[in-house]
Order: sequence, then structure tokens, then C-alpha cells
Amino acid sequence: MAGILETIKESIIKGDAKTAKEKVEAAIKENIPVADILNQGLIAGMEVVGAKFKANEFYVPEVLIAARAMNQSMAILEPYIVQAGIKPLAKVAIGTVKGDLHDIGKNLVVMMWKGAGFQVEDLGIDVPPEKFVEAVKNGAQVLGLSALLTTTMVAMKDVIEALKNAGLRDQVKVVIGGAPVTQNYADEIGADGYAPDAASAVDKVKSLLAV
Ligand code: B1M
Repeated sequence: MAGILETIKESIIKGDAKTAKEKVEAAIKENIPVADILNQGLIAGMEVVGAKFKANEFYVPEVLIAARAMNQSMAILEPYIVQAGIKPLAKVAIGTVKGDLHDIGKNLVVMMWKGAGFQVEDLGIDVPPEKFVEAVKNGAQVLGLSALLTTTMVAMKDVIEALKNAGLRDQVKVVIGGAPVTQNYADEIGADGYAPDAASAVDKVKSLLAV
């Protein structure tokens, strides 16, 4: 089992989408737990990519190719993550905030929330505050905001302001996350919750909604 997960991890690092997808399919057939495929294969690979990018060993093209391999592999895994979901526990919406194009972490939260049984509206990337407001008007009980840049995390505050201006702040719980985001920042901008990773994002929403 460790061998196939290691191959998945290495394929992500190399940006070899074909092998990554084949091995994810093989791992599913071998009944390797989906959480292990995700955490020890895909996420572990992306973590190495992040470290190499930071150390200037990888540049944007390598990172993009790795991200594509990750996203394509996640698409195969998604139905298996979602399988556990029965009836939606609640309606939630999520997006990466305005100015920010990172979506790998956000997509993980989407999958985890779906897997936990939430009905998830994925608003995508570079989402302006008005779109988040619209999602609440359409019934979202929770808004998830993701940001990966210190320059875009400030847009989370704009979303909360827009909700207040629309008179909707009391109708929705706002959960924030992403690498530069902290609990202190959540407190500072008046978000209802912060989650450091996709798995904790599930617990956070469940505790906020008491479901
Ligand atoms: Co970007 N990038 N990037 N990048 N990129 C970072 C974030 C960076 C830290 C790299 C670095 O310099 N070390 C740096 C930010 C520095 C900063 O602001 N402090 C950076 C930069 C500078 C940039 C550009 C400005 C580079 C440039 O053009 N010069 C540019 C900005 C573009 C833009 O957004 N406007 C840019 C572009 C890109 C790519 C397009 C090439 C690509 C994104 C591809 C894509 O997403 N489709 C990319 C990538 C891949 C990265 C790194 C390498 C990896 C990010 C990632 O996907 N991680 C990243 C370095 C790093 O993180 N070490 C980096 C894996 C993912 C699973 O983790 O998204 O953190 P993450 O999600 C986690 C948690 O944060 C959490 O759950 C996940 C784990 O379970 N989480 C939530 C996330 N959202 C959540 C929401 C929640 C709860 C939890 O509730 C709602």
C-alpha cells in the first residue's frame, strides 16, 4: 500500500497526471482508504511542490503542471469521498476571494464538505463580495472563504462588510481558511470560524450549525 501512495505522491511532484490518475484508480480498486490516498498521496505530493517552489527549485510552470495532476486526480477521487454523504446536512457555499486564483485547498474543502453530507455550491476563484452575498440570498447557511495570499486575505473582510450592508450577516456563518489565515485574523474581521485544513473545516461547520 505504501508503494502505490508513494508513486502517487511522486507523480504529483513530477506533474505526471497520467500516472497519478492511473495509480489513484488502482489504489481505489485495492480498497486503500480514500483518506490515505488523499493525505499520503495527493496532499503529500503537493506539500513537496510547495516546499520546492518556496526554495526556488520549482517555478510557476512546474507548479501549474503539478496542480493540474492534483486536480485531475482529485476529480477521480471525488465520488468516493462524496459516497458517504447521505442527505444534505445544510447548504453551504465556498469560494476563493477576489484577486486570488488558488483553488487546490478550496477544492479539498469542497470535497470534504460534500463527503460530510453538505450541499455545496462552489463559487470558484476570484469571487467578488457580491457573489458571496448572492449565495446567501439563495439559501447558503455557511460561507467558506479561502485565500492563499497575504494580499488577498484582506478581501475576506470585504465579504463580511458586504453581508452587513445587505442586512444578511446574522443569517449566515462565515468560515475562513487558507495558508496565511489564522484564528486571530478570523477574530479580527469578525468571522464565525477558522479552520486550518479541509478536515477541520468539516468539524467547524458542524459545530457552528450544531448538526
Ligand atoms: Co501561488 N503562492 N502564487 N500559485 N502557490 C503560494 C500561496 C506562496 C505561499 C508560494 C511562496 O512564495 N512560497 C505565495 C504566497 C505568498 C504570500 O502571499 N504570503 C504564492 C504566490 C506569491 C503566488 C503568485 C503571486 C506568484 C506569481 O505570480 N509571482 C501567484 C498569484 C496568483 C493569484 O492568485 N492572483 C501565484 C500563482 C500560483 C499558481 C497559479 C502557479 C498555483 C495555483 C494553482 C491552483 O491553485 N490551481 C500556485 C500554487 C500551487 C502555490 C503553492 C505552491 C501551493 C498552494 C497549494 O495548492 N497548496 C503555494 C505554496 C505553499 O502553499 N507552500 C503558493 C496545497 C493546498 C492543499 O494547500 O491551499 O494551503 P492550501 O489549503 C490547505 C489549507 O490552507 C486549508 O485546507 C487545505 C488543506 O487541507 N484551506 C482551508 C484552504 N482554504 C480553506 C478554506 C477553509 C478552511 C481551510 O474554510 C473555508
